[in-house]
Amino acid sequence: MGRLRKAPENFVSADLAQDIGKNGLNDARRGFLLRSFQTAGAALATGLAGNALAAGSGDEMILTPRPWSLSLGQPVAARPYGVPSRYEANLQRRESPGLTRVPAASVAFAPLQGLFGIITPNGLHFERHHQGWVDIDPSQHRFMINGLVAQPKVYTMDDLMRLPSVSRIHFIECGANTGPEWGNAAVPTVQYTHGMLSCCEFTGVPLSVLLDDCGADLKRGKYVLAEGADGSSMTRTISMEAALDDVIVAWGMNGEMLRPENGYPLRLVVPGVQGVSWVKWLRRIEVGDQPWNAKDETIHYVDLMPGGLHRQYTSIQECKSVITTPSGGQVLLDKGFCNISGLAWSGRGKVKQVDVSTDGGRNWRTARLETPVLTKSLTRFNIDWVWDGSPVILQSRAQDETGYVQPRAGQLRDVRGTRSIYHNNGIQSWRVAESGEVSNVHVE
Ligand SMILES: Nc1nc2c(c(=O)[nH]1)N[C@H]1C(S)=C(S)[C@@H](COP(=O)(O)O)O[C@H]1N2
Ligand SMILES: [Mo]
Repeated sequence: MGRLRKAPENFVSADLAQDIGKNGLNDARRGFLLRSFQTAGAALATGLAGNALAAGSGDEMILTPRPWSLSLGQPVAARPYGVPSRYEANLQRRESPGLTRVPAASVAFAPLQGLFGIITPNGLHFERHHQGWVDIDPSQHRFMINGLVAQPKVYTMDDLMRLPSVSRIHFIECGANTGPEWGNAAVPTVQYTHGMLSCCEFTGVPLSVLLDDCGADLKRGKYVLAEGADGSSMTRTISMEAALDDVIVAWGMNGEMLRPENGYPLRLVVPGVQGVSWVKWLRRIEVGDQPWNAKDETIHYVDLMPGGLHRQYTSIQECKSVITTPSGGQVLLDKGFCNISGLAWSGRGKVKQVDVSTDGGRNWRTARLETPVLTKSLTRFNIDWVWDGSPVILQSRAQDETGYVQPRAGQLRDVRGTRSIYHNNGIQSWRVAESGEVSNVHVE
């Protein structure tokens, strides 16, 4: 497992905490961090530790002119395509060694602990490939619609990109996200517990426009099959209802073309539905009158239920949430004020409410939802908290606009049994120890 990234604001990773201790920067750094919260308002003052004002006036960092204030900067052309600061080099997608048998079938998790707001930067979007990613020349790519249509058609990228497009913000979550956590706390950080999750603004043509263009037979055509151009033979059945509702044949991601890892030049966006149906390198849509029972709908992506039967075609990602700060692997620098922040989402619509517990689920307070609160999108929540220095268990519990409430791990297991992998949307628990260290714990 890779090193943890420096956490934002008043958190530091374990290794950075050591560095600070060794270099004797401890007090100045703490003073700075705590002082920066005073601007947040008088209400927070109660939470500030007594040493908040101590460091300060003698701080060399602010009194001495720094080299970057006394030299010429870089010319613009130094970086025709921008990259993050070299001081952010720890913020990376990371693989979990041993999770897949061959490197081509792989997962790289998004570093949720280091992201702000709801949008995932393109270079940090999680990746899941069944047969590696492919680098397609868009001039060589074709997209076909066939099956129960009046006129089967083959489109070039140019054909598609002149059609009326839409841009919408949606989350994508792999059905296996949080899968290792069914029975116990399996992995250390939120990157690995929840990082098969991302949220972007996707741009493309609504699938309904293309089905109309080909004269899809909507009387007999009840399903569509989406097929990818990579070597994994990825095919997924999608209901005609969803296809006509909000499914997008997309080329854009956060204002630029999709990245090759995420399906360049074309992918299906199926809002609210598990990631596997968001077929990448999309080459074909077939209209049919029954589900196809493809390999990824029969052998894989089925839920083993307590009675021994498999549940098939469970595609909607139910309402779920997780605290990203503070989260596993981070360290609280000091007691006092601390903003708890996290993400909530629902495949059925908008998030209505998020409650946060700091005592392992006995008492709950309602968090602030940051705008925008969009349908089938990540929603950011925040809540003020004053840590008194004692061990606590932090949890978040989301509710969506249908009234569905995110279940406790035990509630989920009562219905789904112990042998499932997919669709674990149970409440996540983080334990804060007296030392300030945060770890992943399982609470029924
Ligand atoms: N053609 C194709 N599409 C695919 C896959 C794939 O391997 N091949 N993986 C699927 C799975 S399981 C998920 S979770 C998402 C991941 O999308 P991302 O890599 O852009 O995060 O793509 C889906 N679409
Ligand atoms: Mo997936």
